[in-house]
Amino acid sequence: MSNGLDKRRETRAATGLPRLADATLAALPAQVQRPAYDRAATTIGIVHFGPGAFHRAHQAAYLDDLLADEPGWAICAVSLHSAGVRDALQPQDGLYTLALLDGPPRLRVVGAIRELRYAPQQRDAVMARLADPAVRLVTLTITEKGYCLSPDGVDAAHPDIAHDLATPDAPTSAIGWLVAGLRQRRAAGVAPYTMLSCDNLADNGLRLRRAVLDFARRLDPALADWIGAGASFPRSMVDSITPASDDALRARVADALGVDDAWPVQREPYAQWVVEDDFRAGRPAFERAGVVMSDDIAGFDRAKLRLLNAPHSALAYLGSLMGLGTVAEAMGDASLAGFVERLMREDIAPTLALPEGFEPDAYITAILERFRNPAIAHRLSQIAWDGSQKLPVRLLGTIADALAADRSIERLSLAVAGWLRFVVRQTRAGEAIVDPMADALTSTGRDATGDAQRDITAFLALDAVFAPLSSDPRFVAAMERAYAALGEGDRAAVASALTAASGAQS
Ligand code: CS2
Repeated sequence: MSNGLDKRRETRAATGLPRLADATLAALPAQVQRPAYDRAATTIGIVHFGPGAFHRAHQAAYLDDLLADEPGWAICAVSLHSAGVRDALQPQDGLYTLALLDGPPRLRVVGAIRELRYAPQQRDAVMARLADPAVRLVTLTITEKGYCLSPDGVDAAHPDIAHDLATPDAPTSAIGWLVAGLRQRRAAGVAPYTMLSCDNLADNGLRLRRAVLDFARRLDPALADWIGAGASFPRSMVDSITPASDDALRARVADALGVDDAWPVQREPYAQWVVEDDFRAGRPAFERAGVVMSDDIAGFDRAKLRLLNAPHSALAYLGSLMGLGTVAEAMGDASLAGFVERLMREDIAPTLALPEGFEPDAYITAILERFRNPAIAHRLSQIAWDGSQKLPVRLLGTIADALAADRSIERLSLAVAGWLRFVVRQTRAGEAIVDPMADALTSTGRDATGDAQRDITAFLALDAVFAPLSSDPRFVAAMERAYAALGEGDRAAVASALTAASGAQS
């Protein structure tokens, strides 16, 4: 983020405005919503790992709505990989602006983050918070790759995990930090905290539990038993479209607030948070802020990943190949919009086991409307990141279910082939692939010849993504057809593949 930060510094120097902070809150224009509570009277009850834009736009805003009634649940936000958020928000006392994008943006200043830490530089402070009995909840948005899972448990060969297992008192990974904090609590006779994953992953709580318990067991089986017996890992489903912050947002916020905010965030007005009600160490009254508490959230997270995120990824890859820049632009292309709608209604929804009362048609219509929101410039390149982590949970599960039900997978395969074509194009153009599997993807992309059978064999050998589907000849054949249909991946070839696929029989 260093470039972005440098830019923000320039903006600040240029505006000459005072900085957003507790001291400038009272002077904000009356229409700007701000914390409806005395911030100084709040105390830290939550440690959050990964205070990126999504956390600040989503979870922290929900907590901001609760702190007036429940001042004990303010957030200590811990970054693991970059000092950017801490350096931007510390001088602002943790305050930042959230813009809700729908027509004229509505601005609100969020105050739920009371403390910011950059773990590599502030180890003792982070450890003290994790050990603090007043902290009863640790939440995470560390993205799919932060869980470091292998098929049997935690991936002990992952460099961060290997490091943390060797030096458990000096962790670098989120999993290492969680377990280090739990060790301290056990030694001090303090009950474990609840660990709540807010990442966009099916069964996110189960994955977190698996990673934490396996990591702990490798250090000390008795510690793992203590955690397993006393801690809970509720699952959650999170939803709100949150485009990355940009200079336009910073300028708009400076204009409207009359103060300089180094790192505002933006999202659509719509937000949903469904949380499994399994908190053994107490919890805020989330439902008062509109969080849906549920005993069974599995259906919700699957529906969201498959009906929102899968088409998002399809738009990202196929739209990028067509030279389009944002989701709304992609939805403005009739062939792409038509393809994605059929994908959702005819391929994905029929394979989904939906939660009681869940209305797929209305849900899909609402998602398509959200994708079209003209007030949001959500860059396709942002969604295209981390395809190796996203596609299995977004698209490949649907393909497996469709194959089991003997349904067509032509359109679904076209979306996956779009990713592979995108990788080939990026590689050939010398552009970086942002993905934890970037090395393998880049070398496979570089060696691609355009021959569908050859290239698909090479890509499908990436077991971490495609196993076990890659051993199904129906999938291999559909992928070869889809990849061939995309031709060289230029606009005309993609458009004709989309039109042909939209007409295909389900
Ligand atoms: C997007 C998601 O970047 C992406 O991969 O699909 O971040 C999406 O905007 C959110 O999940 C919406 O809740």
